[in-house]
Amino acid sequence: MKKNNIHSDLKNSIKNIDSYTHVRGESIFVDDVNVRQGTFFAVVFDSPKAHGKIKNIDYSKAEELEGVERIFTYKDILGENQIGGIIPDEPLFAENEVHYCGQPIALIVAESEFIARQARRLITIEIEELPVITTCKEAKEKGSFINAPRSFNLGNTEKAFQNCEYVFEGETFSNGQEHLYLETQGAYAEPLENGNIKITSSTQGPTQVQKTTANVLEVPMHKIEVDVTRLGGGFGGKEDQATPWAIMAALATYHLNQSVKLILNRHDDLRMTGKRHPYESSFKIGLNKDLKILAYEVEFLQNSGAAADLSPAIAERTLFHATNSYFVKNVKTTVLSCKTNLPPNTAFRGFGGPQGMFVIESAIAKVADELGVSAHKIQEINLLKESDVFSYGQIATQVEAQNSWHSATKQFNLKQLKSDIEIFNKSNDHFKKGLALMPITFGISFTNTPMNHARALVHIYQDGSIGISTAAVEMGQGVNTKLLQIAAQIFSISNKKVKIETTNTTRVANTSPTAASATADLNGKALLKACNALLERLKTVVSEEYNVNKNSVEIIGETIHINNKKTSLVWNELIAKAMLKRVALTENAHYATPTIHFDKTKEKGHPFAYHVYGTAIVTTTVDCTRGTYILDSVKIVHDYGKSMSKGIDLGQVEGALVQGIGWMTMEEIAYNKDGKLLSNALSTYKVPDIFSVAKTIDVLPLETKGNDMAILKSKAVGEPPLMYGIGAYFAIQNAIKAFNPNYKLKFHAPMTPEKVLMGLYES
Ligand code: MTE
Ligand code: LUZ
Ligand code: MOS
Repeated sequence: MKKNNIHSDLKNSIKNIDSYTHVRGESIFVDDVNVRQGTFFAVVFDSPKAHGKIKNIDYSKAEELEGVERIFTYKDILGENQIGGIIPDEPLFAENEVHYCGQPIALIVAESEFIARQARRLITIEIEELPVITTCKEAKEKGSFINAPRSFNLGNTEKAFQNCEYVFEGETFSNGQEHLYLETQGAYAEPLENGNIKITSSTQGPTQVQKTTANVLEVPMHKIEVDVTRLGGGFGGKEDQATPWAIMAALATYHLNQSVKLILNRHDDLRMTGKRHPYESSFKIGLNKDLKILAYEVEFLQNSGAAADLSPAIAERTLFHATNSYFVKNVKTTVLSCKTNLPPNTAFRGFGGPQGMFVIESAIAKVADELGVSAHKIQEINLLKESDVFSYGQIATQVEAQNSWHSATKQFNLKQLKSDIEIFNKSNDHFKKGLALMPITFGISFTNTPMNHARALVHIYQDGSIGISTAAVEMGQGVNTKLLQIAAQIFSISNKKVKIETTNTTRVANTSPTAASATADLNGKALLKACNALLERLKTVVSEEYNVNKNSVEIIGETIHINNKKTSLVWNELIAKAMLKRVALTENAHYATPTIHFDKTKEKGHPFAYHVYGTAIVTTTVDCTRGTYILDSVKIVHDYGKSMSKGIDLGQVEGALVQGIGWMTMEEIAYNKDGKLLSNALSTYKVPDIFSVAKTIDVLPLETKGNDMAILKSKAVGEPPLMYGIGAYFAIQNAIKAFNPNYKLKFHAPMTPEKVLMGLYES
């Protein structure tokens, strides 16, 4: 087993190129950017109420405070007071009504952040309160929705249920999740000449920031330059929701002709920004006597918050992943995006997929519990096979669902694990162990087909060093390292010769956000194209110089080879020669994922370039006196394709897994009925720490051919492994059952120690 363990290859695997500056504290984030003399600092004044009419706001005391420059409101907006990306339903600043606690109303700009914060306390506001909706059920009852419902259908569930031996129904709840990126939201705007503005933003979507800022300021996009060095984490929270802060800074810069910095502190960030969507769902599942799932119906209620943000796209992905790794012949899934008085919820690693998968895993667990069989028996029987069809019409190819499952159960010896647990549980009264399997199938591509494109701009400088610009935003996931590897590999030159530039809208324009796990695929493929074009050009230089066929030329280790024979010509000299010959050493390339399409009027198509598969086995020990638990082990067989950066990819699997476990077991977002965030600090919102990480995490790569749609056959890895964490939820409940046979399974995540304790002693 150890032999093909990914860990054994790590020594030879490239390290994240940011690791040195990160460890030394030298990496530049927005708050580290050198600011100009005279820069102003801004703080957002936000709604203290979740819903109401603004009757009066008194800014006078705040404005009088020494050091306060100006307070901006919607009245200072020259263009549209509108930031909604998919649906125009979200003002930058509230006008006459507020729709959630934390909704921005004004921007206080002062000589220091301290003064701006002092000023914020001096603002008084009168709000005539209106009824507050915080849950999906209330929203549904009142008909409060973001948009029309969506439904994916396959076969005929109604008919199929009649032929089922077993039919069960149930309800589930999965809670939101705070992104908790280490770097809070923020932006720095500076005036350039002629009314141009440069924004340094902590955003996953530089073009979105540019476009929306231009719209709010009513200036053409070319007047706004957005630059991103890297993010201290995004996790989806900066796909859409980095935009308002950048616009606010730019708006103030526009009016004051001075640089403005706006960085949210942690409290403001937690209160003002949206999170993963909570879902309330109801399912009906039908099986034949062989435990084959014949029919599955589910209604997902998505708690979208007060505005659409990315909710419609996230709802869509919930439908795409509603049957996870299983083939079900008759499916009817519906999602309703419910408008509530919470901050607009947003993208979070998995993007609605995890919420969809949690429900079918709950349904299977319920069937298992009712019939007294183990859930993994039902899971295994229903795994997706080659040429099965997804409810959205895509035919599954290069399917690794069964492969990863059997590989995991065999290599990690599921039989042994189970019998060890049985023996442990027989001989221990106060501690019980539980186990669960979690297969995953995750589609790679933006579900919105037009977003699947990227560009790369490559300069070879005359000394042979290279600078690369793409649309990719580095946020810890290692995409810059992968891009560097691609260029170094194509030219066969040292990594040291390659630099990845900041992500900047003037160098690479009209970009999709860094999201959907597809960044290395999209930008890497564009980069590959640009590098290959340059390489061809350089080979032509050699062929002309030596009068040989271009195809006989190769660069190996910075040395030019002709007909497999080393020459004395090296990379730097070749570049110098190319310069003399006036050859273009710059290339720009565009990549758009081929073959994908989707027809929303039929809800059918082929939206994904490919799927990522894998299977996790999770074991846990529950302390039956206290209700606390530890995760003993998570054992994963993961489909990396052919990983190009093994260390980085392992880090992505481990990080996503732990984030998934956090969502399922301990992270508990709480709003009171007035829509106020109660879990508004790390004292009341528990995220996984080193003690709550599984004692052992083993990740074995699944040996496959890889997929040509993936960059260098190295599959996207950012989001899929998060969903392994769902296994922890069910493993814990299996341990509870071992202690308390009367325990009725619950489908209300997270499975906190409080809930475990109640479950251990329920009758
Ligand atoms: N890893 C780190 N360290 N930090 C992050 O913010 N975001 C995740 C994932 N891994 C994230 C991360 C999310 S939500 C996505 S979509 C992908 O990285 C995006 O990057 P990729 O497309 O390069 O995988
Ligand atoms: N963002 C998006 C995403 O706009 N579309 C997607 O399909 C998606 N998927 C995952 C994460 N972010
Ligand atoms: Mo990730 S949720 O696609 O930013």
